[in-house]
Amino acid sequence: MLAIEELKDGWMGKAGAKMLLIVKFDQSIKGDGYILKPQSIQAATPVGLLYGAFDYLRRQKVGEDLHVTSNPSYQRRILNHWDNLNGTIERGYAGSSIFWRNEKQAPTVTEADRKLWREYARANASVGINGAVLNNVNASPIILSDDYLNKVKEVADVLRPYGMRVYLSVNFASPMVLGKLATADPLAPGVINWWKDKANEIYKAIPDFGGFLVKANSEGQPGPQDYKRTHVDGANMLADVLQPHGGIVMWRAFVYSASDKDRAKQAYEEFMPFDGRFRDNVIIQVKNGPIDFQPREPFSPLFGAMKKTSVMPEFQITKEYLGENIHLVYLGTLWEEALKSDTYQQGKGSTVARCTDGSLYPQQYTAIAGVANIGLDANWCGSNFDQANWYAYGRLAWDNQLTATQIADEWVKLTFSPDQTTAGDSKWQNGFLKPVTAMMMKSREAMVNYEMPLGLHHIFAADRHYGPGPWYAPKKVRVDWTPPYYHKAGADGIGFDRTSKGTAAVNQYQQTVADEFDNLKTCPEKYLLWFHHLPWTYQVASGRTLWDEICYRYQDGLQSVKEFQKTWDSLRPFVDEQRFEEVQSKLQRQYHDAQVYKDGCLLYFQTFSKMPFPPGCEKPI
Ligand code: GCW
Repeated sequence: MLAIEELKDGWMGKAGAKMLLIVKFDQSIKGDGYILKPQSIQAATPVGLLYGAFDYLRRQKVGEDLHVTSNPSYQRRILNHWDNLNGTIERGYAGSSIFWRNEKQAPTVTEADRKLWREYARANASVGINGAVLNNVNASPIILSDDYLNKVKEVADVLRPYGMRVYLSVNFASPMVLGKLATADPLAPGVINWWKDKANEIYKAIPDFGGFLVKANSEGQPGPQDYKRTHVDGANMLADVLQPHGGIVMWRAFVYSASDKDRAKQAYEEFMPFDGRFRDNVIIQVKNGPIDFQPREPFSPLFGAMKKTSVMPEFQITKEYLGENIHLVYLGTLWEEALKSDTYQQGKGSTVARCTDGSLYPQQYTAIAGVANIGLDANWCGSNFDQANWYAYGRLAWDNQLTATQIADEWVKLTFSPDQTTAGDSKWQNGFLKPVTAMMMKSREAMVNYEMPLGLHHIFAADRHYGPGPWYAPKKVRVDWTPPYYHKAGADGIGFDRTSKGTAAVNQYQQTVADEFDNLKTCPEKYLLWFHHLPWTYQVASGRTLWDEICYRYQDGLQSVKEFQKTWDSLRPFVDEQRFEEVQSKLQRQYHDAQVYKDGCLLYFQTFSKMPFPPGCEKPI
């Protein structure tokens, strides 16, 4: 039964309050959207009612208008769990997997699992997330074995009442590993039949199964290119197999080879020639930036460029490169920046949001994915403030026009205000809400500054990706996995020349954007060293030399964290002891880490610039 059963009398706040719940189509409703009025919720589907109810509660609590029509921006609003079947999570910082654990025999399901999955599904439904990929994109073929599919069915049964479908990441070599076939060639009849049988088996158990997510020929994963076939051959074969069941294939564009070719160009070069050749139920899943979830990247040039292919954005909620769950970094601002980036592909206003949500290009399916930050930790995300990122992702997936400010404001009210009166109380608003949202809104820029300012990227420590490592370049390591390949610091300056005179990566963007990035005068300063290699003495907008500006930015980032600490310390009267101390201790660690970043990077870059630290930039300690 749908969790709609929770909508009984009295649930909407006041005991005995009556609400009218109407399931009836209206022209203004799209998909699982809804119409709210103070005494009624109308939707075209039962799950639309559930979303409406959650929105009603949210609006009640934050004090927003109860007259509204709300429709989802994307049909499929999905979490990608990078959970391994042994219970570990790739880039997970909130404990072990909520789905899998290290089991020698067939995986088991307990009542405690079901309870947890129910709470998980309910939390997702409260922000409109309606799908979950249950396993890592670096997929084990074992996920498609009978034992594991039984468990997937159990998860699906618990998630279904909350409007959530399950999806699986599949390993392209599964027919060989599980089916003992001699090949996984997507054009081989035996391989196609193997996938057909597998799909039939899955849909028999899970009729609303969402589909497959595939990382193929990327970072050592198998794929169609192993058989001299293309992404189109691989994706379309799986799409044809899923099509009769209504399933989709999310095929990732995160591809790059072990070469010194500009990595930022590779996905575009590999996928653009195939535009228009993918089936309607294939969606190309594109990371927001052309490299890899860095603290800041320009948008991927594939957005808007693929005009005859469905494209979906992939965000990373888990903070792989942004201080794990230790640093306080609110990602609403990063995603807002990405979604609102203007590709100009259909003229001004062709934002990444509009290029992917069906407004500009016809797409049979629209979707968005966020790499989950969820684990078994009691607070789900490993830190209080990381819950804001799960929340913000869901809210933006539902409405890609929302602002990060509004979402932060909502989240703080819902999370910290003890009751409805407090949320509207000016003492609480001025004393707590304002300083906390201000801190959240500044947090990502602070991190960009103390980690990799002015368009610098990929200068983190190897393996764990936590802490600075701009110097890391052992001979035996692939060059595109070493930071000097990206920052290119030398006696002559710093930055990656991707202009038309350099690798010409700028030319992958629409002309207006390409010109803007190409020209030093118009290139936004936040992307300066992403696109340009400049002398240390180059004068930036502030009038400082590039070297001084880099020093200043690192210092500024560090200083911001000091301010966050002061702000948080002053908020003790408003927060319970446990949350207060948890945040406080994480901020202490963040300050320490920011110092290490600043000192490490500046001392290293100084070996090239040979310039002194400017006034205002504290000498490294
Ligand atoms: O950024 C890299 C991560 C890998 C990840 C990969 C991907 C799942 O370091 O851990 O693998 O991206 O997105 O496939």
